[in-house]
Amino acid sequence: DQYLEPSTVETVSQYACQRRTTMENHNQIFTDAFAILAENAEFNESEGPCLAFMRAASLLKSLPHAISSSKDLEGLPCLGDQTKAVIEDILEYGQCSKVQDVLCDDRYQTIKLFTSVFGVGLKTAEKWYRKGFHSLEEVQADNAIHFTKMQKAGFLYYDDISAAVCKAEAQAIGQIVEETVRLIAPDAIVTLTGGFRRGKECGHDVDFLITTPEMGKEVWLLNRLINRLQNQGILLYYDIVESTFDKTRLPCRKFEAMDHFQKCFAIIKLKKELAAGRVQKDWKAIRVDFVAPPVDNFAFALLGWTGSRQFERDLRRFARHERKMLLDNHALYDKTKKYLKKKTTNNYLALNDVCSDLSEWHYKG
Ligand code: TTP
Ligand code: MN
Ligand code: MN
Ligand code: MN
Repeated sequence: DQYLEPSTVETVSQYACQRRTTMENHNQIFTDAFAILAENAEFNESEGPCLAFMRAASLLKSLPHAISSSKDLEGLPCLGDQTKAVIEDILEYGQCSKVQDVLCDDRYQTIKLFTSVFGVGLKTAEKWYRKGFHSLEEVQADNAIHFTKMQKAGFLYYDDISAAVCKAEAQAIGQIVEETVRLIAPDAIVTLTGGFRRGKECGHDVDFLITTPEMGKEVWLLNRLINRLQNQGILLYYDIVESTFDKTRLPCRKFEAMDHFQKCFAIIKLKKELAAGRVQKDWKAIRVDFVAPPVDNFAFALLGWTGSRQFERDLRRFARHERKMLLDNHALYDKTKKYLKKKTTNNYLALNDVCSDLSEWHYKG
């Protein structure tokens, strides 16, 4: 029995894509702290620390038990001196002073508030903060600021959009999208992706991949879908980003590789049941993302848009470092051979291959 002992000690992979992903987080007290520190690092454009905190949070989320003493940290990857110090603080005092400092920080609070507006990124938030603003009311009252169409929608639907989207709402949106797409292309493929595909109970938006079985036909989908939603009177905002897909380009090495598919960031008006006797509007504005990849790239687009962001990041890192391949939302490339690796017969099967083991991919010239 003594000899069996070592094999029962699990080794935890440094890659999120090689860890069991669960909806159950036994270490939320720590991961909440890391999320705040990661966000603050992001606001300060400290990429390294930001990534380190996100990695640590992802690792702790995957553990089947709660960390109850610093001894539990032995042998775990992705934890450096900084992250360990945070965990030890929380173990000892129930909270971490560094996190408390961030939460009280004026800049952190204000940048967090400003970037919570749809269409407001870090650069814009900083600009407003430097003007001395601290509330959305102050920002909106400044006549010197020119707001983008996106930001105007962001302010207009702020309360609805900042409230979480629940599963039932995502399903209702899914039904509308599905039915509307069917009217345009009966054989179209509509797939719910993002957090709701991962089984999350709530999210900040609803993500869909839409394509046609016939290559090239997908280019009409988004414009026609938008037209139909507009005619139904439920399209509150949209921004179609045209495809910039260039097959000769090798994938981007950056962590958050943006893809080149045609996509649309929208806000849709979802009818809701009213509680009896209450005076309120009978709809909720919901953020919806549509992506229309060609069917050839569908498997990789689905893999890339399912998330989580950390999972995607680590999947790319795994491909690069452990398999000498490059993975992005379009395809899997062999770094040494520079050929596109792609199965043309069945994209659904291809996706399963990628998920199960990148090494099982056979080279096809
Ligand atoms: P999100 O919708 O931003 O995130 P999410 O669905 O995981 O969580 P939330 O509940 O907050 O909505 O993005 C979904 C996935 O799509 C995410 O893993 C990143 C990926 N993605 C791209 O690959 N390219 C892009 O341009 C964008 C915006 C997202
Ligand atoms: Mn934002
Ligand atoms: Mn999402
Ligand atoms: Mn999204």
